[in-house]
Amino acid sequence: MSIITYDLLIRRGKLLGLTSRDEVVDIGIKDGQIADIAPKLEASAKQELDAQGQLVSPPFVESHIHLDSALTAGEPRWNESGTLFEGIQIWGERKQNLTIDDVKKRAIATLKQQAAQGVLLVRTHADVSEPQLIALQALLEVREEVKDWITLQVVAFPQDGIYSKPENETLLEKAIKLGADVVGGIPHYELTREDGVRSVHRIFELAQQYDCLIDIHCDEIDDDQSRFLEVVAACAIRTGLGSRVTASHTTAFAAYNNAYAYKLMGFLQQSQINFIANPLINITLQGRTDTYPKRRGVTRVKELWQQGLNVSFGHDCIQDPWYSLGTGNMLDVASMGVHVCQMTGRHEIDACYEMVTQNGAKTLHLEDNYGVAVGKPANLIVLDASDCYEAIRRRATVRYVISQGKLLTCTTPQATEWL
Ligand code: 17E
Ligand code: FE2
Repeated sequence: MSIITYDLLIRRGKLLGLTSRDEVVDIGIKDGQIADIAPKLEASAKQELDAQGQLVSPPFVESHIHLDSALTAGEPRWNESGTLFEGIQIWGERKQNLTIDDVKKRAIATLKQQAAQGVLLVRTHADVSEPQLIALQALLEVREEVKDWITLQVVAFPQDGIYSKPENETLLEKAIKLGADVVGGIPHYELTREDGVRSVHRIFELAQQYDCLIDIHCDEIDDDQSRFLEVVAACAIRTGLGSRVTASHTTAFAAYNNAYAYKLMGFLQQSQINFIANPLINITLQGRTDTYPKRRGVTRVKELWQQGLNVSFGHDCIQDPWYSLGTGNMLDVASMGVHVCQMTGRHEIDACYEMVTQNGAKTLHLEDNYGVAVGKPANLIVLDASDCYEAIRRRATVRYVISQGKLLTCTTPQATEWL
């Protein structure tokens, strides 16, 4: 029997779910795929890495980010009120000066920051309420240029609403025809409640006509009367689009009375739609009109998860008019989720890790090619942590990022010397 030669062999990795420090495996990678996983592989390899018993995980999934506005904080001015609406105004000014080159440079710089920290699947929104569709065209070019190391999905997102200006509906459809993967919307920001309802129906029509996924910024406000989530759920039930549909933010869900929330939860279960919360942004943008007690403004993550619905966490922003911080580290996002959603139970912390990994892959409809298992594409990361609880607690360094079978980045954890 000839001895196999792998392209890359990871020795002594601890897979998610294994509990004992001693339960380690070797992972053999060949032709971009995970070829073998076994306690000890008798094989040679062109390159070998020692995971030293540390956590080997599927890559992080960034299920919600706006790459078109990333790295523009302060341009042309800072968001002093900290509200969603001042953010939309500032971005409205900044987007007058967009060029393809400007968007591409910032998007690629952001993707590099993310990938170096283990993010290999990304869903970005592209603002399509801008007459030249520069953000969208730039992000479609980026999707192509980065495809050898990161998978990018682009949402056609009408930031200013579909019906606020006569041309916006046409721009949205044009964006889909140009190749957006996902159709988005913003019903709570349409001029009237009726327009908001109509916008949701239009989004479903477009998704069916062009065979797109759906990801709607939905009820991103503290207003307990903002109830577009029920419209999204109803459309998902009636069309049967179910898990092809995502409701992002849904912060008003945190403000609904419990009687309504209880009824709604049943409909949501029937709909099987996905949810994305953005803990860093929701905790800072929402609650701004409250005095005290001040709401947290994060959707009912724990309850949705307890009901078996698919919830993921996104970053939403990295240094933009809505949020001036952010580094692309999904462990920051998971950690904030643990805190603001009060998911501090042992299994709840693990669940928050799943919200930045496999649940995101499910939302993006990429779960078939996701996971550390034989036959899957070799996308995986090695963390400086023994398990996902430690990874979140210490915001552990991602030591190695392997993308499509190749070692993409290598980072040395910080070390302190006592003198
Ligand atoms: N646009 C929006 O409507 N909501 C957000 N959270 C961001 C942009 C970041
Ligand atoms: Fe967003």
